[in-house]
Amino acid sequence: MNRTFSLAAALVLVAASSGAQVATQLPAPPPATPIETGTQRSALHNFRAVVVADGLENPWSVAFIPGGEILITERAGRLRVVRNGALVPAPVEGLPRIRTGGQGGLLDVVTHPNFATNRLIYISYSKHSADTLTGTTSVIRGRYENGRLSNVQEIFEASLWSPGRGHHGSRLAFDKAGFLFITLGDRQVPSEGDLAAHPSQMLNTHHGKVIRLHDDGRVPTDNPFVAREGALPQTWTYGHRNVQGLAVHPVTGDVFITEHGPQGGDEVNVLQAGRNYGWPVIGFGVNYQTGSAIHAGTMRQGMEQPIHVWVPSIGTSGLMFYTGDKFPEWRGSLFAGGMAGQYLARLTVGGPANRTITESETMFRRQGRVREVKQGLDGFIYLTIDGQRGARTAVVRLEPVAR
Ligand SMILES: [Ca+2]
Repeated sequence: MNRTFSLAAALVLVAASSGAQVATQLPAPPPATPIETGTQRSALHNFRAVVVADGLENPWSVAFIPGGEILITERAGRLRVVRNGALVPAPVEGLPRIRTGGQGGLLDVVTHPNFATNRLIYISYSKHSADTLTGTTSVIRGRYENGRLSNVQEIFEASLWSPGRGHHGSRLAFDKAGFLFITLGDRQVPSEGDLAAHPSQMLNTHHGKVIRLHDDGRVPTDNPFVAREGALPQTWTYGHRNVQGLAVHPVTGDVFITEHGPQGGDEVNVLQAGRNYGWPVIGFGVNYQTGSAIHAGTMRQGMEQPIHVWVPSIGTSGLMFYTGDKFPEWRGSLFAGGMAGQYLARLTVGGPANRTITESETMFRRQGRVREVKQGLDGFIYLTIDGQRGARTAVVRLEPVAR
């Protein structure tokens, strides 16, 4: 990844210093994996994939505006809009400067629960330090109206400063009570030595935390660590690795997350205030390449167990409970994107408290890395497909096909 980036940067420098003729010799990005446009089958519904927008650079997330517009974040730092069914060529203006490269850039976008009256959207992104040597995860909100973003203000800046460009976390969601949840990553701090001293286990940093705030960034007085000396008060849960899936159960209101494990051990967790989810002390993964052990074990007193584990990892990103009317048999199902796995997982959630995964299947296989899955206001399911090595990719919509 790093080598690819320095090569790309070098080519751009050559192009910039030698004029347009050299720039035209830049290698074309590799083609994206083709999207299957015929009928695709799954256990409960058949469906087809319709391309909504294409030619995108690492589309990360989508948000749906009443009236039919679709906002798309491109990780390279552009906020795009689909209007009247077509991708508008010019990006939406008004974003702050964004620290791109690696896994960083422009990341999640969601609308406020009262968007219809306040026009507020929320965006997570990686942000430069003043000297641009380090970066962190930041959340802004602004008014989106008439294709423009205005009144942009930062409502959260994580204490995750690092020269690295990995593990930003960055999913956003509002729960049923209107609190904003923000997921964060561990910024790839190595999991070695004293595992219990890893920053994901420390309450004085935002590494590996899930955050809970009021919609304007204020800290709720009932957050679990507000009264603990030395603890950061925004923290809701801790002991996470890199959380890139976040969804609220439509009935119970429970907050579900998915997080990337290392090699092996992607997890689904149900969040409970103040609890420790174990990374890197417990888990199911092993070190990349060597396959050597990371964790002290898979269980420990005082640390929560995931409700589902993927071994091998699927590279889980994006999480959604389906509640629409277009796929009646999928109502209540939990959908998770798989990037390395290149598929969409559908999990059935049941048990006495709706905190058990009782069944799972995979679909939309081998059509690219599924970065995000979200339900549109129209009840269809939208996926963003992540490209590798510069491949330009699509946002697609899944529509039912009668059996
Ligand atoms: Ca865990």
